[in-house]
Amino acid sequence: MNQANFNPNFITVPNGSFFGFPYAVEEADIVFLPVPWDVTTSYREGAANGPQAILDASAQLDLYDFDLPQAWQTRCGTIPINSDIQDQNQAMRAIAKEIIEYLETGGNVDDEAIAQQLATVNRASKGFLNQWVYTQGLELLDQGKLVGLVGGDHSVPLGLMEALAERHKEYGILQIDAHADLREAYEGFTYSHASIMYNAMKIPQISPLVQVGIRDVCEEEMAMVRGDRRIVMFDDWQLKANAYEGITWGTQCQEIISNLPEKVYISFDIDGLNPSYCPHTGTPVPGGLEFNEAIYLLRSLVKAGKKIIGFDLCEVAPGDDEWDGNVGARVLYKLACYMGWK
Ligand SMILES: [Mn+2]
Repeated sequence: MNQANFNPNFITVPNGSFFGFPYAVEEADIVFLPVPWDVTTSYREGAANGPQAILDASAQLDLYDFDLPQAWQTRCGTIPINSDIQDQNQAMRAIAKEIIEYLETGGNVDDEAIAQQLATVNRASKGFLNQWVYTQGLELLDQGKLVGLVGGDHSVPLGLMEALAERHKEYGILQIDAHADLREAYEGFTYSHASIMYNAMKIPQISPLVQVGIRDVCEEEMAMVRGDRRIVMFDDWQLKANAYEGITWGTQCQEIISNLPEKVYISFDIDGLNPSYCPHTGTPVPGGLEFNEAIYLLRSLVKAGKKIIGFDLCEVAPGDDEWDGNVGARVLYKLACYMGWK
């Protein structure tokens, strides 16, 4: 099937591609890279099933976009969900669970008893998962594609950030998230979902990191924010307080965007949204952005002339209905539309 006989008004026939788009990876401008991995999830697992949930729900979307009526013509391809990643995720998740259980009963990460298990998980995160994402990312970038990663927990995009750093001298990150994710390892996991931005800050090409919607953070992370001039945090409380005092969301978006350089990578943790939009995500926190606030921020970003060079959407976890996947699919479509905006 090709664009000539793809009719966006017809019912979507599931074909393994997000939104049922008819494009092969070779002919696509944007490529979705699903990463079904949630090894380091600390509270509630399920993000490894995020790509499939979003894929399933994405067939139900109507593709008309009020900003970009031609958006459905953007050529988006999909890398199939990789079963090696799923298998390795299951194996490593079992070990990670033992570690977390040990810690929850008063054990310490430095204890001899779990040192070997921790080393095994950390080795798999780095040598297997991060390396796979990096290689895939670099390969796609070298083919001139834009990459949208679909997680998975929030540990998974590090390899894509590294690949982008190989091809761009400098870029900023816009992170939408309830958490700062600035922990230097969490529960002994060097490549934890709670450490993604700590690890990202080791990539010298990335500056600044602009965080939006943060509302669950520890003192150590705040010290890092205060001590690193590359990090700019717009915490959820201050955003809401500003709104209560009459500062419009439009004005606040301009302020957020003014901190970013021309090239921007978006790291979208679904828990940055109010949990009513993602009730089954791993670590939900009350408060957060409305769906339309988040989309308006993305829209304002591209309207300000910034270029989205890549993105990830993480921490979508399905429940017993389609809602989390449905919202995830809509966020994914918007991210792709804005990345493809010419
Ligand atoms: Mn996160």
